[in-house]
Amino acid sequence: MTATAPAPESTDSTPPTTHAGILAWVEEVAELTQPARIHWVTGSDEEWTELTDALVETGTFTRLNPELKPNSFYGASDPIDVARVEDRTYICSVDERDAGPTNNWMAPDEMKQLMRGLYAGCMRGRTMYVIPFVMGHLEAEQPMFGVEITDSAYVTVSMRVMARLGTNVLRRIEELDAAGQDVKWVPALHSVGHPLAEGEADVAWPCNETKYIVQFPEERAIWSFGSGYGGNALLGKKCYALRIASVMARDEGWLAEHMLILKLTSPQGVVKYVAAAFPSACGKTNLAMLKPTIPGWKVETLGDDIAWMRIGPDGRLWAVNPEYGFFGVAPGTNEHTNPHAMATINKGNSLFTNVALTEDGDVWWEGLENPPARATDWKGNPWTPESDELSSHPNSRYCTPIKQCDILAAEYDDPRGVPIDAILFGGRRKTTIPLVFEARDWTHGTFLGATLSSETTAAAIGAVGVVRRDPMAMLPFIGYNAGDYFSHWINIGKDNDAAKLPKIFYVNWFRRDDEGGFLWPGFGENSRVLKWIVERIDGQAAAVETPIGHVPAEGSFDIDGLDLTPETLAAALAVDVEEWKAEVPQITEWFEKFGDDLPSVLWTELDGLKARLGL
Ligand code: SAT
Ligand code: MN
Repeated sequence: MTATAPAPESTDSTPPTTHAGILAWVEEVAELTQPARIHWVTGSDEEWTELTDALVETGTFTRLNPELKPNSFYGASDPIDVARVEDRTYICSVDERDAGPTNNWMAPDEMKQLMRGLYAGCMRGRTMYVIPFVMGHLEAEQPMFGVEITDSAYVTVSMRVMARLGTNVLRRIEELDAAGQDVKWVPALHSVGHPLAEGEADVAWPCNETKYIVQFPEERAIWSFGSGYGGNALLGKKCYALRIASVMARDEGWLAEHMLILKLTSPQGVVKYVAAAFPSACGKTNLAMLKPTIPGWKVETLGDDIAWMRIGPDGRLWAVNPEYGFFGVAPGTNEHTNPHAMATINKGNSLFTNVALTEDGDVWWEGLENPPARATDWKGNPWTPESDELSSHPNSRYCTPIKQCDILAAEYDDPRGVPIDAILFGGRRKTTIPLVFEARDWTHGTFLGATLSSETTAAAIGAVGVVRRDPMAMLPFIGYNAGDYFSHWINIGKDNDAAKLPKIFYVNWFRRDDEGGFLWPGFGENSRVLKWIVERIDGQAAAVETPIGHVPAEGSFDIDGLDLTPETLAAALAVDVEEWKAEVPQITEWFEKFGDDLPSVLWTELDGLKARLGL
């Protein structure tokens, strides 16, 4: 904890590129932030070793026992820097209207002036890392480039897990540039905001009490200050692949969504691709890697957090995962809830943040099997199973390469992606929302997505367990006016052949009985829900029409071999008209927020729901 900021040996002041635009931007940022040195990130194994060694030296990382987790590291953040900071996140569009009622806004010039003040000299005593990266495939028809500048070695190694980056990317940018193509790349500036004076010792987790996570949608630029945490600092992820990409998608007619992607194969060998949107920390990773409990069904993973979806030449909606790793919530992950995630992280090459460190150099968290007799908790205090405090922060994370996933679908490497058959929306709701139901059509599905609600989780700073509307699970990630975003969804349905678009479903694994117990066992048993969904798509499973959509008909939903009474299943699937009537004023209030920017067809959908409920 006493060494100065890590400076990898390969640090070289000669820029390894001739790309004028990138060079000019790097120079401009260096001028403003005054780093001690500049390191152009190559993405090599040697560089990873130098950086992780240096992070061990500064006390940011503890190397885990190589026999248990080879080439893996443990780190604990400053307790003020554990999650996304939604109240410090801004969409700085030129026109305030374009940020809409769900985002924080400030005029771009005003924000830049304010942040230039924060950035001035903010990298003093530190290394400035320049990370050329690409979200999605380097061989994509239009590779989605970015360059992140950061003064954090922790962010640099985390980015190497989460995105394709380094020299190859730089070479491809130069190649396309030399071929006369107008190569676009997103400049993404990040600083932990903790400069070091001459001789000043570094801390294990440098950050700043003042935090700003800012997107400039027209410029396609990102400025982030003060936090080292995942979604605030790994700028390829939420800032680029969702906030900025959603703006690009609106302009170009595609979708950038907070969705997992999975491949499902039936016992007869029929393949379906499913995308599913749940809010942060609501089980996307577990569903993406689901181990089916029903015989003969197989799930393979393509992504656990973000899907970019474009209409293909065949009129279908094709999805790619722009990421290269998983940044999953650790607590609750275990051999039962997600055996494939466990296998993935146990292969090593992983980073763990804010979990507990055991005496044998392994990590542990709440919900994991075999609690250690003693450990160090995420705040650095001694911990035993008798302790009153949690060993791990509820939003503690593992960061692990997607290529290590033992059920990664081969199509992951295909730049064209996969054609999506079904889109699932889901949230965490104790009441009201049935286990599964099907939208009547694309517009109704958009209505379901636009009114999606969920109890808040620890993935963002703030109260946990409060029901809020989280449209398409994108509330913190829509980079423009959410009313326009709904119109964009409606238009995707109008401008394309509806028969070729995915069918839309709504799911809720979290419904409770009167005693507060879960009505549905979830996890691997969710394969039964997926089975009903694909049988619906293929016209094999029966459904009953209800005021809210199509719910499984009696006998159409497979509970064979499951310890669940038909009554409990019926309770999980029930549409309670009184509960839904109570939902209507909340949806009305939510829609009113958007004024004239709400597409009128959503009011029409709400009117239809009211009429069917007898209101
Ligand atoms: O930290 S992230 O924003 O990437 C994770 C999440 O909240 O979804
Ligand atoms: Mn997420």
